[in-house]
Formats: sequence, structure tokens, C-alpha cells
Amino acid sequence: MSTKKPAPPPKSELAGTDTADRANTNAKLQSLERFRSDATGQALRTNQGVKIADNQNTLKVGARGPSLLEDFIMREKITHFDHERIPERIVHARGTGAHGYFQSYADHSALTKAGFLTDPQKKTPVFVRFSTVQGPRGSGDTVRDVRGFAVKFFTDEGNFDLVGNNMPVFFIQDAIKFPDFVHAVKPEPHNEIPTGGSAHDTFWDFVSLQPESAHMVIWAMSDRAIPKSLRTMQGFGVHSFRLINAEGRSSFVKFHWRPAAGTCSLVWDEAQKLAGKDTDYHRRDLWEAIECGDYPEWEFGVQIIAEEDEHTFDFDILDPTKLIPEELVPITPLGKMVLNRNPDNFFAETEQVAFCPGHIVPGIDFSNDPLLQGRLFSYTDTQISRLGGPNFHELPINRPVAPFHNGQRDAMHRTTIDKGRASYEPNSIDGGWPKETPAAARDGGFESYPERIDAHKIRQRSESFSDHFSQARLFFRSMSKHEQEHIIAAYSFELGKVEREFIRARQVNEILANIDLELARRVAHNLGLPAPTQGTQVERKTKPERSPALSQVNLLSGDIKTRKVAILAANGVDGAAISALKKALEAAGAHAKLLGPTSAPVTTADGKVLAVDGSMEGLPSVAFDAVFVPGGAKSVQALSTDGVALHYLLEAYKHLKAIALAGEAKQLLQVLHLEADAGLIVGADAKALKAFFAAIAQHRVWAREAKAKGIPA
Ligand code: HDD
Repeated sequence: MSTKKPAPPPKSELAGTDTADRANTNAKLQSLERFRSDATGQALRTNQGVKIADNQNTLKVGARGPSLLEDFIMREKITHFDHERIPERIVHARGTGAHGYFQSYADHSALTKAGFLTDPQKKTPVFVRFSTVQGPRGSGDTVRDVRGFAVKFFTDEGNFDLVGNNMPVFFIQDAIKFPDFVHAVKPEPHNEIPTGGSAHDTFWDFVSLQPESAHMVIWAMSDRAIPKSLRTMQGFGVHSFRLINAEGRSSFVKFHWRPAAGTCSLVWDEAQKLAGKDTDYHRRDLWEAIECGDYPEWEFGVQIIAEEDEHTFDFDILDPTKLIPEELVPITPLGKMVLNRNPDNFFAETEQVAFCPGHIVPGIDFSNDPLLQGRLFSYTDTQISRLGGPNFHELPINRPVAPFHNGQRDAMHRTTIDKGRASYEPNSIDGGWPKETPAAARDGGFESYPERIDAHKIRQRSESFSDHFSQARLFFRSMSKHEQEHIIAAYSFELGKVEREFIRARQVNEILANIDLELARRVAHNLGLPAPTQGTQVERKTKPERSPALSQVNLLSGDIKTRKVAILAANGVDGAAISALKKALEAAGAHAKLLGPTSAPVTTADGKVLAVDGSMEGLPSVAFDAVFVPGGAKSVQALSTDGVALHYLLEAYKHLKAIALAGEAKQLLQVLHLEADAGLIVGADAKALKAFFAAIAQHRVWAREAKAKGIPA
């Protein structure tokens, strides 16, 4: 029996053993690896601190013998591994996070006493988690779904969590319906299909029976449900909240996040393809933007409704299926949020972060919105099973920067070693500490707004919550022509996947016909159903009839900052055209990637060797905002007989992206049977580049889509 240990694995170039080697290794790694391990230069040890000599072989009886239970090193490692997953979130399981800061523009103390909104010098750290709702942790980023937009403000007065979405309303009015809604939208229980989407019977069964969902469902069928990136989404607190100033005056507010990069979306075919070609599309984009210094930014603002104006609207401001049109109450900007640091560890930060709408600070208070009231219970409760006990506030990502002292002790996962004997209040053993802080004091304790309520204890929905269609109609009628077409197509696509015809018909006749008859007729036509001739309810007249602030056409940034352009090249390419484009893009804050037929370098017409960023197959057009083809007779000749390159351009064209064909690349028009348009530009002179950049800033060439479908733009 041989006791000889097999040869150790080859040492990597960087692995060192003696101290000098280690220092050298550290220096090399530091320069190479930003996300390097804290263990760099350290010995491999067990969790009990014992150095490990062999991490390759279980302790066995002989080289071929059975393994020994005695092997505490193997058992510790496998036991830990066996428990490495925690339950994923019931909803919003797939998410991605980033660190940053919030800074107030001014002292807003007339509105609120919350410190982070009254000191413009103060940078309050934040952690943001964006998410989809329906799919599991490993599902695609670009599915049609609502996006979560949850922000944890680590203020000096405690944590404030604003747990919102990228849509300003919600599917239901009362929290008691949330489990029903979630059961309906989740993959169906018998076969766990579909992953990540709502195009299935149980979802449409529920929403067609629950008219209060009509408004949110039309948002979910709009382009808002397929955002281009997390950086181009608006965020909304959804509910009405209260802000309270030092005098105790309360104002109702709706919270808003407006992205500096503008608000825009993918097109549906692109979203579907991306879900396969790059499941991580949104998280990768956010990650890369932060890594390269394109820090995403949002303006934080509020719509303010004075206490006495609570009842002046033709809807109830406590009803979470209603938004307040910006034309009625404009947004007052309060400050900005910048995301400038990626997490070090996905699990420890993004997965373990625990949000709760009940985490508020003095100066902010809840409204009586019955959906919000239920949420105040649900989030802490869910963390207790997801994070395994009541001490999740001690996890580093959840810990407030403000100190916390109270009599709460013990329980699972307690990491604080509490000292002292008095864990109750009042006490006289420890001088009475920790003590209450009167609300009236400077930096006073939290006090709820003393709202007067005089009513019966009942289970009842307020009559003021009963109009389910006016705002869905307002949304549809505020859309541009192409946005309306996308909504019609989305309803048709989703309902087309519903197997039961009576569910399709119910959605068309009892929901869509009450929103907009033309919408209902178009969808009915696409489903082969009889067109409804009237709704089941009388249309209410509400103001305004249109809200331009809801259309993404009006929400673009107007520039091309951070946009990504693919440059297609083969051997013989015009190198000067590439340099000129890159320079111009850089000046405009945009980026380019050079793509070749393979990942091998290409040689320019004047003999220079250019490294490429990837192959056209590896970085498909769906991952870019625009495509540029430089001249160079040989390069263009090669591309015009390369199926991948031709498909690249046709796909970008189909997805309505800006394309520029410079020099000899003009010939590709004939090869592809395309005509130049406002976004398909021929030439590379200053005028052509200007037109190309202008088309990128417009985000998509909508006229092209209208032309293809024969509809007026
Ligand atoms: Fe919720 C997670 C947003 C209604 C119960 N919700 C969750 C997250 C977001 C929202 C962004 C993910 C947070 C994160 O990134 O960890 N939820 C909303 C919005 C709602 C809403 C904007 C309506 C306006 N939610 C809502 C209701 C209930 C819940 C009515 C229950 C009564 N939500 C939960 C939850 C989750 C959650 C089950 C799952 C994981 C978690 O909380 O931490 O408790």
C-alpha cells in the first residue's frame, strides 16, 4: 500500500510560498484584480483556524480504500456546501444591486424634518436593488415584467427603505389580495411554466376577474415592462406617503425617481432574444456602467398634496391603482442619487439585503393606503424565514449607520455580544439607559402623525376606490401611436397564449372594452374573437384626458451619453474611419466596440493590426444601441458575403436602431435590399455623423416600424 501523496496541482504563475514571493504576489494581484479576495497571501484553513495540508483528497483507508468519517476537513467543507442556499424571495427573486449616495439639492425643512433632506452638504449612503417580479433567481433579465426599484437610505437617523417599482401603480388595492395575485402570476403550480412571464391562463384568469388590476396590467403590457436598461427606468414609491416638518405639519407626497439617462425600452423581439442570448443583460449593463465610471444617476422628487387637498381629485389618493397626473401636480425635485460602487459579494449584499416599507425615519410617515398598510407587516415577516431568524438587521448590508440600542437580545444569528445586566426599560441598574428621546427634542424620536380617525371597524372597500378604468384609459390615450401599437401587440401576444377562450373573451369584453373600445377591437381581431361594440360600464369623464408625462417619447435624455455602438470590420477595413468615429463617440460620452468575423484581430487597409473586442456572433446587435460599418473595399466585400454580418445589420434594422454605412459600406444597402432613412445613414463625414448621433439620441427609428406595419407614424 503506497502512502505517497499525489503530486500537487501545478502552481500558477502568481502562487508564491515564501514571504517575498507573497508580497510580490499581492502586489501583482492588486494591480490585476479589483475584486480580490481578503485571503490573498493567506494559508488555507478550516473554519476553526486549522491550516490545511491537502485540499485534494479525502482521508481514505489506502489510496483506493473507503473514506473515513473521521475526516473533519472534508465533512466541514461538504456540510457548509450543503447549506449554501437560502430560500429565494417569494417575489422579486431575481435582482441586482449597487451602492451609491443620495444628496439633497437644498434644505427642504419646510416640507420635512428628515435629516437627509435638509442638509445639502450631506451625502447619504444608499444601496439599491433592482429586480424582476415573477421569475426565479436564475431567470432572464429582459422578460416582460414589472421591475422592483428598492432603495435603502442609510441616514444618520436610521434606515429609510423606499421599496418601489418602475411603474407608479399596482395590481390590487388591498394587501389581502397579494397572495392571490402572486399565486396567479407565478408559474402554474402543476408544471412550473412559464418562467418569468405573465402570458398564461392563471394570470389572465385572475386579472380579468379583478377589474382593479386594469390600470397596472396596461402598464405591464406597455414598453415600460421591457426597459432597455435598469439605468433608463423611472422609479415610483407608488403609495401616497406623508412628509412631516418640525412644526408637525404633514403633506401627502408621491415619490419619484427620474433617470438622467432618460426613460426608454427595448422592442419586444429584442427583449425575447436577449433573454436567451444574454440572460444577464440588465445586470451586466449596470455592472459595466459602474465599472467604467458611467455612474447611473436619478433625480429624486415628490408630488406634494397639502393635507387639506386630500379630497380634491376625482380619485382617492389612498388608492394604489391610481397615479396623480403630473399635469395636475408637478414633481418638485429634492435631490439626486448616484450609483458609483458595485458590490463586492453578490450573496452577502444583494441577496441578503432586506427591505421593508416599514423602515422609515422621523419626518416621513405612512398614509392609510390599505396596500401599504399590509406591506408594513409582510416584509419583516418574510425576512424571518428567508434570512433564518430575527437578527437580519445585523447583517453588514442591513446594519444602519445610526447606532442601535434596545433591550432586544438573543435569538438565531445574533452577532452582537450584548453587555450589561439590564435588558429592559425602564431600569435603574444601568442609569435607565438606553432612554427614549422626546419627539419634540432636536433630533427627536419617531412620532406617528396624530391623524384623527372616527369610523366603524369594518371590512369594506371605499366607494372612492371604485373607478378602475379611467386611468387605464388615460394611460392608453397618452401614448404615442407606436406605443399604442406595442400595447395592442402585447395584449394579443399574451392572451394568444391563454388556452381558455372564455378567459380571453372576458379580458376583451369586460376589461379592455371598458378602457378603450378601439384597443378592445384590435385585440379581439388578433385573437379571432367577435369585436365588442360597447363597454359594460359608462365611461367617466376625468381630467386631464391626456398626460404627456406618461409617454416615453417625452422622456428621452436628448444626448447619447453611455450609448453603445458596434463597429463591424473585416480585413482591409478603413482604420481612419474607425478612429474618427471612436473619437467623436468619446467626446459625446458614448462607447464603441470593434467586432470582427471572429475574435482574431483585423488588419486595416493600410496594414495596421487592430485587436477586436469580440466576434459578431459573440456580441450580437441586440446588445448595442447602434451599428457602424466603416469603408474599406476588401472589408465591405467580406462582410457582404458573411451571413452573420448581414443578419447583424438586418436585425439592428428590424429593431429600429441607428445604422451608419460609411465609404464603400454604402454597397450593403443593395445587398440587404434596404433604403436609407432617418436612422439608416450613408456616409461618414461630419454631416453624416451628426445625423447618426441624432438618430441614436432618438433611441429608435419609429417611422421605420410604422412603415413595415403600414400604420401612420
Ligand atoms: Fe412587495 C418584495 C415592491 C406590494 C410583499 N416588493 C418586493 C420588492 C420590491 C417590492 C421592489 C423587492 C425588494 C428587494 O429588492 O429585496 N411590493 C412592491 C411594490 C408594491 C408591493 C411597489 C405595491 C405598491 N409586496 C406588496 C404587497 C405585499 C408584498 C401588497 C404583501 C402583502 N414584497 C413582498 C414580500 C417581498 C416583496 C413577499 C418578497 C421578498 C421581500 O419582500 O423581501 O414580502
